[in-house]
Amino acid sequence: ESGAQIPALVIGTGYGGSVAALRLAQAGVEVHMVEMGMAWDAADSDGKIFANTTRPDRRSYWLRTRTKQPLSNFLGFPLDKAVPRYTGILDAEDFSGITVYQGRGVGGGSLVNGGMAVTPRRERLGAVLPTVSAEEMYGVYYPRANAGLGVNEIDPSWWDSTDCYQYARVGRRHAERSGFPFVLVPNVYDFAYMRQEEAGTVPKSALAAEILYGNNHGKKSLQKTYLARARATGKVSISPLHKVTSVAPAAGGGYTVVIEQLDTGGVRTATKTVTAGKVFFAAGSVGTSKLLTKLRATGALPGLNAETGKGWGDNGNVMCGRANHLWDPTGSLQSSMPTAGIDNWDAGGAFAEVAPLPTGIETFASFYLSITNNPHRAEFTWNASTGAVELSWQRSWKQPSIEAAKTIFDKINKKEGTIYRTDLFGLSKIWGDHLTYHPLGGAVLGKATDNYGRLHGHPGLYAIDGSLIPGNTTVNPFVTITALAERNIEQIIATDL
Ligand code: FAE
Repeated sequence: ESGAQIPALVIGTGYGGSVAALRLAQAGVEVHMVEMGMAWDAADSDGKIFANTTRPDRRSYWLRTRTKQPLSNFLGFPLDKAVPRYTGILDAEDFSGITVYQGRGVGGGSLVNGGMAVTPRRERLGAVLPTVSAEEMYGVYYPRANAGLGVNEIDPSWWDSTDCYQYARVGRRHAERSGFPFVLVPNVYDFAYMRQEEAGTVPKSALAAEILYGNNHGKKSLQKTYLARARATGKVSISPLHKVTSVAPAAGGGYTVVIEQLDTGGVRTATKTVTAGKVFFAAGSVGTSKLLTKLRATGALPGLNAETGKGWGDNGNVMCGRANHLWDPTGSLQSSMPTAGIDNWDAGGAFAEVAPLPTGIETFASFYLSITNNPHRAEFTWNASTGAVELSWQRSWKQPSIEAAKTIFDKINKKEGTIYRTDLFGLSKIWGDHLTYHPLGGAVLGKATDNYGRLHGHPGLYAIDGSLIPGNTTVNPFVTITALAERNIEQIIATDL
């Protein structure tokens, strides 16, 4: 409530925020978390909390009147449709050169993501987090993060035989015939539950195409892991549908935090001002960067340094589909949880996730989300005349990502005698190069912050989310975001409390 004094305020309830809240609470600190999205803890009129990927409704998008599906077309037909404007779960946030997809709600990106829980290869950490000790990360913090997230591995013999991963086995066959290393990757979806789905003994989620707009069963989102443990301490409270708009030094010490309460139409219904001893920016790479860029430019936090808003990357995301021969069906039943990837990072700068296309019909299509070694880094800037934060990313900057992905798929197409799909992202368009699922950077570790996420110039302010990571993780990012948060909060608790 307005006027409250809060020892530790956490902005956002994604990976970084959830780690911070749990560890602070375990150290005896009262924590309040502020989340702009909804709680996602109550069923809607259809008896379900989350909407199905194949049937988007008002729950699906953050304050849009039309869906903006990552795969916009199929066999020449546009897929998007009108939906009521609502504080839905997936934000397709448009900047001039890129659309950044993000989760909105208690649990952040863990609500909407594919659950792929990938630890980068150790020899690549130097490029990902150059100022962090690999020994510490692989000895302590990656194992801690994997345990805290509930990461599990799929039984390879089941993967080899189940109908729902036929599409992934086609991906393996094609990768291996072209000589590419193929890896099974862990996930936070409970594979024991998925096997019960297959047996028909529990309600279906992954096998009912639930992914982009939330999973009703089976997925261990942060609501079920870190946040459940944080709440169980009795020291963590959460305000959903509350958005932080300002943080500034308070006269008597600490920080004045301004928070707007929203209704489900996105309209502000109240403005609250609280005082916090410490503030953790965990609003995600884009959310944290937008706040810090604005607060620095408008003079609310004048001590932030010139690195604020810089070093932003898209993790090199680019999508594509391939058209398979009739003798290579990918299956009408596809688990929505990806489990495998093609690792051509060292030779070609690409790690391609074999992604599901859970349409319920045979498509003869293979679909991939590639993570590539894209060198471009963008910057957030404050536009005083529009009162908005802008991002300098250019659409043409995806070209190195396309080239990297082609090192895999041109070769596979040649070997298999197949072609790219041209119907998935609009007419005659091969590459999904307009988006990212993996925003990273904007408050880079050791640049905008010290080596543990302390923001320069304002003691008691921290960045503790994907904004710390300088633009690329070589694989899917949330395990690294979680492990880095575990590392940083341990140091902060030991020295700053
Ligand atoms: P994040 O989880 O985005 O949490 C930030 C939270 O802060 C959100 O809940 C926001 O609503 C909230 N927020 C923002 N601004 C404010 C404000 N001003 N006031 C209050 N609250 C605010 O941040 N990663 C993987 O590793 N594996 C995958 O399989 C995978 N699949 C993905 C699929 C999709 C469709 C998407 C969108 C992402 C995927 N990701 C995946 C990326 C992953 O979800 C993302 O890197 C993390 O969620 C980022 O974690 P953060 O803690 O940085």
